[in-house]
Amino acid sequence: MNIQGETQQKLDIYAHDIVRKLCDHTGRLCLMVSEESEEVLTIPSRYPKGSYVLVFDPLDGSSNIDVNVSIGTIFGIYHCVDYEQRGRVEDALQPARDLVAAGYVLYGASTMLVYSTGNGVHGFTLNPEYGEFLLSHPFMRLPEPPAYYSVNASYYSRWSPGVQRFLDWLEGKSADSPNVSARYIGSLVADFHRNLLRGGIFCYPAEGQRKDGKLRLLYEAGPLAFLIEQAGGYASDGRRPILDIVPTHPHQRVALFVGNRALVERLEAFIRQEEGALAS
Ligand code: FDP
Repeated sequence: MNIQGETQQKLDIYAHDIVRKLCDHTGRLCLMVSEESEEVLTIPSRYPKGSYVLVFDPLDGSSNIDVNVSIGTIFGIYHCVDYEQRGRVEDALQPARDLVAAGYVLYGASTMLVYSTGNGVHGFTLNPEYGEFLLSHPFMRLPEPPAYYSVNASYYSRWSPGVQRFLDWLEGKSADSPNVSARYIGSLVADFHRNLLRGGIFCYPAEGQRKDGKLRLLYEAGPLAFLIEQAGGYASDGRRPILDIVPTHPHQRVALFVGNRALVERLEAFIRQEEGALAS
């Protein structure tokens, strides 16, 4: 089990160790935060310290490992807050709007690296013959109209009425419903990547039992929010931009709605409507 009480797979730990060992001695970083480690990872004193913070989910979508379905690695990079210090948790507790770079690696039918440094989103495909990632998708933009919506609809009864009404709307139950089809892999990077290429929205709402949703702000929602804005889209927790949320804890969870702006803003409108009705 990891600190979140979730089952850890061998490959989760293996991926965590690979990233940590590749990055701890480079002199670039002052701190790392990984989903698989409760404590933040400081740079050992025998190595030089740098000015960047790396936050990462070494292997996202672990429940898909044993069934050979696409999984991924998510990362974000910040400048440290105080270079004079050796690297403290405060250096990682920054809103995703302040990311210097973010991206993911998708282990699918091909292996892809997709990243942004704030100048568009760029996708590279691994060419195993050269052992190199080659630029295959420069300046990726979310297409319009969107093709898909992605959500684990088996949780419908646990959602708030506003989120339920939004799903009804996506499912075509209103006169102004969009023409979108359902696709849910249950592997965040893979669902996000497909929607980035085809247009759509990925939702992981808060639930009765999980008031802050399931996904992690710092190394899941934040980096993907940074990427989607760079691709012309938007990410929200239902009320405010994910990019503006200042984390108070490295492993904090957050509800996530990410994809084409019009779809995410429509969800926010459903939630506002619900909260307005409750208040009156
Ligand atoms: P997993 O539990 O398999 O690691 O980040 C966690 C995550 O996968 C995401 O990749 C995925 O989108 C989501 O959880 C799936 O959760 P549900 O099984 O509850 O739909």
